[in-house]
Amino acid sequence: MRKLYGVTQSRAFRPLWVMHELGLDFEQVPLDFRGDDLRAADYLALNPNGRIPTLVDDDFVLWESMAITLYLARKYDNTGLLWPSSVEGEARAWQWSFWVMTEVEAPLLSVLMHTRVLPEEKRKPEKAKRDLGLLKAPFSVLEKSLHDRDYLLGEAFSIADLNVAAVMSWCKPARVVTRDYPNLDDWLKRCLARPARKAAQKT
Ligand SMILES: N[C@@H](CCC(=O)N[C@@H](CS)C(=O)NCC(=O)O)C(=O)O
Repeated sequence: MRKLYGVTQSRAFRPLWVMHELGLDFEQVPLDFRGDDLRAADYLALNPNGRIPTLVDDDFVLWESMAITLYLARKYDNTGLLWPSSVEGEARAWQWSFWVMTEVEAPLLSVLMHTRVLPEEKRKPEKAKRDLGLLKAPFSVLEKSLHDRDYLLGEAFSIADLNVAAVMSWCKPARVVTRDYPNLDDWLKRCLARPARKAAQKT
């Protein structure tokens, strides 16, 4: 039995997207980060961080959203839909997954929080402005990397695109405009138009 803990409107969206791409059976346990769900002792026994998502795949427990997406794709993609066929391709998938978590996730989340999510009195416009500025460098890297290819590893969508696009999907709610980066903009639209992404969003 495969269980994913976490509401869709959280980083649980990332493994949900993978499971929809691969057509995997799963049960979603919609624990919410807004409230006390994550402090329950039985949940902390699974994920001592008290965060979502967590995957329980039979008796294997795994947390960290990107570790979960990489694991699911590595283990269950039998058709080459998501998982690269070469060791170098796998290394590139790790590269892009670590990259988006270290270079993009924190400043983009900060812009989202300080412009849209936090109550007005807790927002810091100067922090949002600074972090928006920090996104220029990684967005330029993405833009240049996509100048000669439709997807990060070449001509086909892969787990590298899914992991990067899942983070970049926060651009829309954060109202971070990407049209100055046309390759990035087109690539993001292609990734987010995938039926599995839309199905995951509705889970
Ligand atoms: N690096 C972790 C971050 C997990 C995380 O911070 N999840 C948020 C929801 S998207 C959460 O559980 N927040 C609750 C809290 O921090 O108390 C991952 O990618 O899985």
